[in-house]
Amino acid sequence: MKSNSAELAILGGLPAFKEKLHVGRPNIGQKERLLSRIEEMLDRVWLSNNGPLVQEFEQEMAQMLGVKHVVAMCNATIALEIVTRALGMDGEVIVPSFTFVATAHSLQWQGVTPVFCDVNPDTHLLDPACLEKMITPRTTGIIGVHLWGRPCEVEALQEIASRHNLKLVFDAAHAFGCSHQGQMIGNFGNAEVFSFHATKFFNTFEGGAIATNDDELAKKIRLMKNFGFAGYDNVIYVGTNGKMTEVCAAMGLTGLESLDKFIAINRENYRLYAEGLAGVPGLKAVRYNENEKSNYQYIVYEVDDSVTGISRDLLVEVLQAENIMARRYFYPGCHQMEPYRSYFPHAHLLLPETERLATRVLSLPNGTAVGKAEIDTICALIRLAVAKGAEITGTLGKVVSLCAIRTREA
Ligand code: T4K
Repeated sequence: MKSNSAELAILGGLPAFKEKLHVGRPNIGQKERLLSRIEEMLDRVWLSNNGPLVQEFEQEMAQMLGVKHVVAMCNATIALEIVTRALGMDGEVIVPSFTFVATAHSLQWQGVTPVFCDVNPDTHLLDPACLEKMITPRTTGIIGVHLWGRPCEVEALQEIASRHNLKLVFDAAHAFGCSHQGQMIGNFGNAEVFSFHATKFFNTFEGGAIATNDDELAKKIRLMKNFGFAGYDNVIYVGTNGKMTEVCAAMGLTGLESLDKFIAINRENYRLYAEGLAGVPGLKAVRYNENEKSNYQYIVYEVDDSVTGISRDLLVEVLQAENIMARRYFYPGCHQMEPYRSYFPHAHLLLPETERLATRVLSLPNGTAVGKAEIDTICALIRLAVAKGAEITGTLGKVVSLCAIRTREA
């Protein structure tokens, strides 16, 4: 364990880890089960287009979530595009800016304007009071994001949506396996969208799913994800290709068998981080409700540099130099990314909490790739970086100034 700042890799010491530790290293599940499913698939010579593995995967998920329909998709971004189109969302749709950019892009890609709404600083989730103020005659819907797997204020958002006759979709990319008031995420709003990207705690390589209790909507989504085909040679909607392949479903079915194990590991890691970072001044953890089901996949801390003496950005650099690939999810907020930054140059004025959070959040490695030994080391390094925060900031500040002078002189 390093005990003084001179040993930090960023100041010339050796990195604490030889291999990079990632925030979202994929969880694989039982390899033999996956390979035997793939072998059967190859023997069947059925690789895509609503094959038996996709059907089985959809049924398993519907049962697990207690929802009428689950439609497997190629990824969550296309799923968001399809569901918002199937619901007739156009004009303006209100979304948080504090999310992965795909939430906004899924709308913009279709010529629908994402209107960015601020979040509650305590929950990082859409603030219903702000949201109500953003509604205009052009608003047709809301996309709430269950960020970090923590459920939105579902009832408040539903009440606003119903009162203004708006569609309500949840981007549940982070919330597979989570519940809200005892009911699984997947059952709320008009529909909810999961991501099974490789970096999610449960993955299908690439993939996603739409869950809904609306029969008509499910039917429409199934048509739209298959070019609008309602049988051979009969196209009845504009559609796209949103299908999940069989090999992805094989991964999904295999992952479902280990889902409880993945969650138990995440939960234990979350506990170890909480223990290891308890009492570090200026660090605040994103916490999960122990009375609900959570997947604990994101280990997120807010860094208050007025207390730590080291900025979030510098702390990320310190950790990355040690091969701890901490991330700034979701810096800088969608409104600061193109094309939104150019379209809405003043959006930040209405997004003070998003702006503040984007400079403070820090995501740390989780999943089956890390355990007690790694987490103890990560926590010790963070403790050291915070204890010597002002000193590290001063030293690196001098190095940066020196480099700037040398660059100018060169
Ligand atoms: N809505 C929300 C709220 C989302 O968070 C996302 C996706 C979506 C919608 C859209 O879902 P999809 O259309 O993707 O299904 C990653 C993922 O690409 C993205 O799916 C995810 N959210 C987002 C939070 O994270 P990056 O740019 O951070 O990924 P990248 O390539 O830097 O990888 C992250 C870490 O994982 C790296 O440190 C390396 C490691 N890694 C990655 C891959 C792909 C591995 O170890 N193995 C791998 O195979 O976006």
